[in-house]
Amino acid sequence: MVAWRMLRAVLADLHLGQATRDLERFEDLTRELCAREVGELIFLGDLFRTLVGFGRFWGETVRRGLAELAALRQRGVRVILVEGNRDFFLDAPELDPFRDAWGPVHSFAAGGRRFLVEHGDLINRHDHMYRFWRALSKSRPARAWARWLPAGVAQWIVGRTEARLAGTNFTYRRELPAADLLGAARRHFAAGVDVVLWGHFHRSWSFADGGREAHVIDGWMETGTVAWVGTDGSLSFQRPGPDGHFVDTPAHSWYQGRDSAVEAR
Ligand SMILES: [Mn+2]
Repeated sequence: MVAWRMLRAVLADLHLGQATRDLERFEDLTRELCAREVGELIFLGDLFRTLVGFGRFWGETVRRGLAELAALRQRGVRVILVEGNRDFFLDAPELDPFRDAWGPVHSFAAGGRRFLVEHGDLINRHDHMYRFWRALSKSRPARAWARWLPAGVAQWIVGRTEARLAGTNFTYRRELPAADLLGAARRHFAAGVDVVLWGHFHRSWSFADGGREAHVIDGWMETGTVAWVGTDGSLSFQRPGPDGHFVDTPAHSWYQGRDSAVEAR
């Protein structure tokens, strides 16, 4: 059932477990989200350093992070997991207590505007090595294999996976594939989408065409950025200031294709 009043928060690339004290930062954030009475929390992929749907892959950080999601849901917040390149088999029943919906893409309407959110790791069409790895690692045989792996082997493979990914799509992330992003945005606009939100690239990028807009949301792990979508379809971005408090930034004040950390100084 859709609530008559629904504030949404969208977060990209938290990579929990990668930076020191990131879990504590995340717990602070969930308190803030609850205080603002957020109705739906959308993770735009790569919530953890790695998340595999099967419990034997879960270390301490993943268990604690997932417990936060369960607590949010008990308070009535809908939790949506959009699949990122670090997410595997999010449909596994073991994740049922921790998310309301999942998938490679999530869409919703707010204030008469149609929103589409997807991670964005498939936008760079020239990243063949990554695309091959993605197809292989998320295939049915990989799933069957992962399902029955002993825990120690499973954790080891997760570590190896990161090392492999570092050689493929991570190198492509240094430069935003602006032409591919524009093409993807225009395809979504042509299909009737008003607002497209991506993550994955860990830096902000925006494009507007008439009333339609597409944004890459920078990584929460680096900037703490939260994208808010109001019931009226309004979109705004917030970054915590040096004191940890949020600073509002209207969408169209965003610069294009530059490193957010440098620009912020
Ligand atoms: Mn990613």
